[in-house]
Amino acid sequence: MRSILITILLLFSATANSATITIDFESLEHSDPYITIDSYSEDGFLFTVQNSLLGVRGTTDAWYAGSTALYNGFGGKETVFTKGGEAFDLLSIDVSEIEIPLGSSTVTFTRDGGHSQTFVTDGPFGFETFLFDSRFLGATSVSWVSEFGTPIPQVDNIIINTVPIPATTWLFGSALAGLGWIRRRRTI
Ligand SMILES: [Ca+2]
Ligand SMILES: [Ca+2]
Repeated sequence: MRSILITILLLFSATANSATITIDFESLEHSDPYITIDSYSEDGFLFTVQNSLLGVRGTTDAWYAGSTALYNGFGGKETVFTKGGEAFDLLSIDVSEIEIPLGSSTVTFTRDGGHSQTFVTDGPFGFETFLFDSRFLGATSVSWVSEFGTPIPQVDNIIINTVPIPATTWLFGSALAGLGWIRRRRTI
């Protein structure tokens, strides 16, 4: 019974420490067709693109997809975001097609220069939500690059847990939960 109590306390403290944020780019909202910027920061995260510029469509533009979003207009150029080297869990992102050619955007996200995940949008103009796999937990830097020749992707609503739950906490919790289960079985 005591181990079950410890497990519950551990899980509770892990939940209490987690902080989920949504990077929504709304501070960039404007009504020009588009603007370009060197970099962008929100909630402590800095977005940069090497040897290029970031773009933001205005609310009156044909490629405004209903919410202010960020794009990098040059296929093959890498956009990077970090939180000053701190670890974070990247959970999901909204992606919409933009510009020509019409069709699906292909965009590849890479974590710390290692594990990658490629998303292909559905084609019709408008946002879709894509989920990152568990290898994007505990990242310190994530970049994305769009495939040249496919529509430029614009990204929005990046959902991040800024206080990663250490894998050891989960393992310890699972082990204690298992112990509790064995003990319960013995007392039957
Ligand atoms: Ca937005
Ligand atoms: Ca779409």
